[in-house]
Amino acid sequence: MVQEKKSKAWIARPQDPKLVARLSEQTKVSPILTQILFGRGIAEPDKLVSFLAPPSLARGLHNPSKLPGCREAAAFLADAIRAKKKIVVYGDYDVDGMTATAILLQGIRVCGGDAIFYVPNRLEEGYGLNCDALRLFKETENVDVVVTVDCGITSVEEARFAKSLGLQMVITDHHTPIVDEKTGRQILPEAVAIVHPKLEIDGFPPYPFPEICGAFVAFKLVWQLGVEMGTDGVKTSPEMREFLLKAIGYAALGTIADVMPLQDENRVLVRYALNNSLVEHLPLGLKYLVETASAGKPKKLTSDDVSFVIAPRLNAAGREVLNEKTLEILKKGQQGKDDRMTSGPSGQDEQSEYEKAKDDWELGKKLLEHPQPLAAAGQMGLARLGVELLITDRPDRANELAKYVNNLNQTRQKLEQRIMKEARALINNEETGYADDPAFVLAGEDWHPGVIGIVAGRLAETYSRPTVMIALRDPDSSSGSARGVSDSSFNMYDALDSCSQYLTRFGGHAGAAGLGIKQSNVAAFRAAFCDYVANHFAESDYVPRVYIDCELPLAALTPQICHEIEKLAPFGADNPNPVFVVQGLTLDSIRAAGANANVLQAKFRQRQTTRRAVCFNHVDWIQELERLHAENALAKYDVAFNIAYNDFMQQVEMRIVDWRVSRQ
Ligand SMILES: [Mn+2]
Repeated sequence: MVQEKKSKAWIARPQDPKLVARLSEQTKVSPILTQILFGRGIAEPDKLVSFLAPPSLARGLHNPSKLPGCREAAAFLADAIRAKKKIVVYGDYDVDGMTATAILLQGIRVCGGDAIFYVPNRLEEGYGLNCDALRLFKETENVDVVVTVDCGITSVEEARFAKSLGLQMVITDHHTPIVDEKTGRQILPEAVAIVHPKLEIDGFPPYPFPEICGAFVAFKLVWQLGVEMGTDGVKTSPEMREFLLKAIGYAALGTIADVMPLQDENRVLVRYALNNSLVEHLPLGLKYLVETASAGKPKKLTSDDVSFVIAPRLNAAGREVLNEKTLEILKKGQQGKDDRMTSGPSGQDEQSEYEKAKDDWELGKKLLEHPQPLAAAGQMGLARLGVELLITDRPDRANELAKYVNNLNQTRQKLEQRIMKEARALINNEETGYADDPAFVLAGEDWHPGVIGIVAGRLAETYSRPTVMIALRDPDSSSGSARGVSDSSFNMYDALDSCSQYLTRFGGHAGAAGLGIKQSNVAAFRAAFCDYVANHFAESDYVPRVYIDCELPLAALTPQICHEIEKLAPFGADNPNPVFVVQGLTLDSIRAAGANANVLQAKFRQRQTTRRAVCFNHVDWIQELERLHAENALAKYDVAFNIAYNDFMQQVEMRIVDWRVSRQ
């Protein structure tokens, strides 16, 4: 077996007890919050105070007129709306793309515009604008104007094609534009206007905080459109103001799902959304979705609820886990198993995978046939159900869609678990020899291209090795997903670039990328890729890190501290939930809890004080701690954890992030 648990490097954030004490006194902020913020580089009194009490929306959000291209786009759209032109909002199939679509579509409608929406099918059409869809808009829907959200900035060819059809284009996006290697200038698609936080326009100052998501860009455009359509050119109509307060909720979902840094106006946005928009104006579909997923009435949402409950479910629709082709593949996989089953153990679980998917797909088709805001295309996939879930105000439809999307997520999870199992079997099979490779290149015949990325990410983290997963479908071009190891300097894009002679296409970033490959080239690609990794990925790159905010005695873990820590929320990228450490703990008890015995429950002790501890995602630690505890009940441990207040148990608990046998 391949070694999985690597001990992580614990890295303490900067400390300066004297300075922190002075800051705390000056600002009246508790010493613990002051230490945490100081450790994260917020050391000036006014910044510290404003982080804990962010400014109002009016002062905290940058005016949309500062966003490059926003005024031009809004003026053009206002004219188009007044001229009764037909507008299509062209979105994307992930949460940011869906929420951006919901914002702009409804925003245009609030202004009295005639708008429909389109979300491409991930597996058939892929990311960004595509020419077939553009032609459909023109020929069957009489569309005049196409506005992209969360995509389009690199669609130079497609924009030219749209122009040749007589379509007017507005591009709104936040992805990195193409840069001309020689001149260093951005290569942009031809459009009436381009709205983009990183757009370089001569004489126009750069946007104050360029790290905003596609939905936030769409929000700014609607805000500016509201100003443009208003009577005095300054104020928006009361209907528009009402809508913008609701739209903040959508923009926050996109921000969290796209893992944007929760600083500056993103923090203002997400905080306001979680405290207000997503409470007072929670879209019906999301209310039902949270109810379905957590089997209860939704309480106030947290950023974790968005990341782990809402986003995966909406994304499941966008992954196109179900369609005719997927079913064919599942059926083939099923037949393969049936053949093997004649001599092997029965595969009851597998038996149901195809049948269940078939039923789900039949239902999906029925839902898609329901009268839609967009009749434009027969080829639009299930992602459009995600957008509809976000915007419908019909309770029956909202409920139906929420249940369906939840169901899709379960199908996605099942596929993922099966592929994970098969991938691990390949790794641990001595005949393959993969266990000794510095990176994994794995290929499977009935793997789903919409799910392999998630599995590759899990494997890369579990084994600390760059991982490429290939879904062998088409002998001439099978698609693959590649994931690097977080906290490492390894660059996946460069690695693929170095092996590009074996690929039919590739693209992406340092951490994640996609590729196309001929089946006959998989073995050669594996060799070349592993070679590259062996030469460019140092052993020290493999060590995952945990950043420690503060060390405490166990007795300091009180409900008051939990309350203090909540002031730092919402947590997410660039503003993680604080990690505390208590050293030299003994273990009073340890057990496996939960329906699948996969929840670690323990009680730790330091002198007379005991505290409950839990961990939800490390089954392996249960056995390891049980073994250590059985060997020596007095052994001491250092534990790194997030602090949480368990409402049900009415006590503080430690959510274990990492642990080690104490070195004291
Ligand atoms: Mn995005």
